[in-house]
Amino acid sequence: MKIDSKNLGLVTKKFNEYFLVDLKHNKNYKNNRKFLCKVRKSINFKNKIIYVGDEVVIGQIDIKRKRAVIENLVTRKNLLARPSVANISNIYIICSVEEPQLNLSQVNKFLISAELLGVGVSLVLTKCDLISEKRKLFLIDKFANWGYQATTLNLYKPNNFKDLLAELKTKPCSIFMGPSGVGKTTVLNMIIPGLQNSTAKVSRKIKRGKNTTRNVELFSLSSNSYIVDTPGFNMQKLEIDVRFLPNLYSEIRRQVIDEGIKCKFRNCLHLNDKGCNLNKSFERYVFYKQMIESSKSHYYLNQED
Ligand SMILES: Nc1nc2c(ncn2[C@@H]2O[C@H](COP(=O)(O)OP(=O)(O)OP(=O)(O)O)[C@@H](O)[C@H]2O)c(=O)[nH]1
Ligand SMILES: [Mg+2]
Ligand SMILES: [Zn+2]
Repeated sequence: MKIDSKNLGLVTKKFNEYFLVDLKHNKNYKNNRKFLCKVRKSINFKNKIIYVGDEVVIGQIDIKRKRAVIENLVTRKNLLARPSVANISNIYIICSVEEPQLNLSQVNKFLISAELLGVGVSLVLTKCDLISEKRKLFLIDKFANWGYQATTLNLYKPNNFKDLLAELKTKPCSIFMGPSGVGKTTVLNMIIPGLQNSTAKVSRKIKRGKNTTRNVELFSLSSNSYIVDTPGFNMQKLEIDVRFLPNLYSEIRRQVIDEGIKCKFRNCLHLNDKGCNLNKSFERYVFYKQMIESSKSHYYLNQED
């Protein structure tokens, strides 16, 4: 596909048959980069669906009316399944330490499903004003053992947010994912000047968020750095091919790849098989085993279909 980079844009929002597209690298439209677009009717894309995060070529640019037409779709690097967002470079799993309470099995499911995309995965713990310093350090230590250097945030300490923003600006397109009510939109409102997206108090009765954010939207942090807010949801059963699972756990990756441990069978799932040399004394091994078991039954069910 021949691409004219002058007219290369990024889909930042999608509604019905309309797309909001930011024109990339074009000095002529510096303060005027957002265009409302439809797909050109005669275009027959191989993959017809265009997602937020997709790079597109636009034409028929009408600067006055801020309208244009999508003429081509650039091959995407990756596509996140839920929510559907293309070309993600980094996933930030956001979880609150309280309100809603931290649920380790949920955090693990989010992390593992994020690892599946094969991009950088980070963990952010919000609402640290609701726990003691001791508990915070305990959690940081726990997640370090899981292989993640958790960022801790507290609405009353704006400096933490500055550091996070500086980090996000070094990444082309990050996404915030996590349960409802953990503070994803609050964090975005803190780091993007002028942005005042809706947030809502966590329900006292059910101690859950109220699913305040409804749409997937990409916000610009700089001319080459974007961040996506997503609606919160809880992870149900993960359906991952068991053969991929060992590689998604950093504790296993470290032993197999860095330390070069070898099991008798090349495709060892590191259960209790004879000939397995994995050191299983790490906290998430229980979650790993559960995930293998539930993925296995899913895998076999599919085989019988
Ligand atoms: N105490 C405390 N409350 C916070 C903090 N950060 C966010 N909140 C509160 O948490 C509530 C939910 O925040 P939202 O930003 O709406 O959460 P969300 O993750 O975007 O939720 P959905 O859009 O439903 O997925 C709001 O009332 C926030 O004020 C924090 O650091 N400390
Ligand atoms: Mg939100
Ligand atoms: Zn093994």
